[in-house]
Amino acid sequence: MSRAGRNIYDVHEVRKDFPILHQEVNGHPLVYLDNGATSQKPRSVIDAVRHYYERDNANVHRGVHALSERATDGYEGARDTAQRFLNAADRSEIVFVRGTTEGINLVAQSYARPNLREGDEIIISTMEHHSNIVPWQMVCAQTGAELKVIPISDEGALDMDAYHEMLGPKTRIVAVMHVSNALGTVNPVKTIIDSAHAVGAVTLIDGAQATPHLAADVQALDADFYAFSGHKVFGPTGIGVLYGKRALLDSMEPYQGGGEMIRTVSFEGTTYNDLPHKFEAGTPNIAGAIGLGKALDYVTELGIDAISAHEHDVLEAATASIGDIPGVRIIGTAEGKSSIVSFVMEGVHPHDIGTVVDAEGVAIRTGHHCAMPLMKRYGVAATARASFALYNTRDEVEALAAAIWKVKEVFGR
Ligand code: 7TS
Repeated sequence: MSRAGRNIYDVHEVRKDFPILHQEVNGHPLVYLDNGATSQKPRSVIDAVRHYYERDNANVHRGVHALSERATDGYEGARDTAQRFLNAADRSEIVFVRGTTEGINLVAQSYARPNLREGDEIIISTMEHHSNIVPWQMVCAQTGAELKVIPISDEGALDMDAYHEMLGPKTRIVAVMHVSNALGTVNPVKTIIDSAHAVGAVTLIDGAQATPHLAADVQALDADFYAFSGHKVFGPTGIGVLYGKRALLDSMEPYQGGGEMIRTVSFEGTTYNDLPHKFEAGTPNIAGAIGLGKALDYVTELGIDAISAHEHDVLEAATASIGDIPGVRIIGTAEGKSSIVSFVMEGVHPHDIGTVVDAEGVAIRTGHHCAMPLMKRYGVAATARASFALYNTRDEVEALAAAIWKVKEVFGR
């Protein structure tokens, strides 16, 4: 695939790279709008994983034989790709993990747990995914630290005044999402980080919903930690990245022990391996990392700015056609939001919306989106959510809108 020199974003060409999109579901062309949950994979990713298992499969960092060297080159090459993708200063700052969830848990257990004391404070926000809530609650229970929660406006924007009031000498960690999975809000993470640093706090950004849609430059942001999942950015499941500043990672003890993460082991004591291997105990997801590298290359080749512009167009169309349907209320209308439309419909449970639109070939997510405190904030148990990716079209938006009209018909609303 070579797109060099292409300056017009041709979504129909892009779609050709994704084999799964070309099928019928329930007698209709598939309209896949559940990208917030997981994204589809381009052929280059699928081919790289298959090639790895057909030609190169071996364990990494251990063998002197040819296959092991190839596997190691592929795995470590993917680390270089991830470093470039995030613009990290050093490849040793890229730790491969299972996904965002594991990345956050690693920071919670290896950084926060040993460093926090009773009376210290951790700041998160109302809109966080459970994976950026529960690990901090666990740390609070383990250390006596206290969780503070930034409120949000009705539109779904963080209350930055409240945030600034919360910050103080007790603030040790600020952990917020870059883009909300349930609202689409793009948070002002640069300001959040700068203000946290001004009081000496360490920051973690949950980039799970950001990396498929907008630039994530950890040096420009000055993020201390940044986590994302491969499967949401067109790579395989079971692989993700935790970026951490070298000095911080160096200061931390691993929270998992085993092979790969050690330099020497004796029954008298063990010494740990260098970064990033210190945090990668056991045989890693080698094929996953290689696939992730290809996925990040794919995004880079298309160009994140071109992707953002295309998605903005699709989002505007969706906001207009869904918002116009009587009885539909969009939840999450913050300015500058990203590719997500969450909505509720008068008198119809979101699960029923999901079921009826599925019969029309349209895949959306319904439920609490692992953000129960956020649902509570809006006084709803669940929403229906369409989440767009780089391969979605305005025609698909129209198919979604038509399917929602069908829901009204079915439920006589
Ligand atoms: N953070 C955010 C903002 C997310 O959206 C998700 C997954 C996670 C963390 C966890 O990622 P994982 O790869 O470690 O599971 N969000 C969703 C979603 O919105 N629907 O399904 C999963």
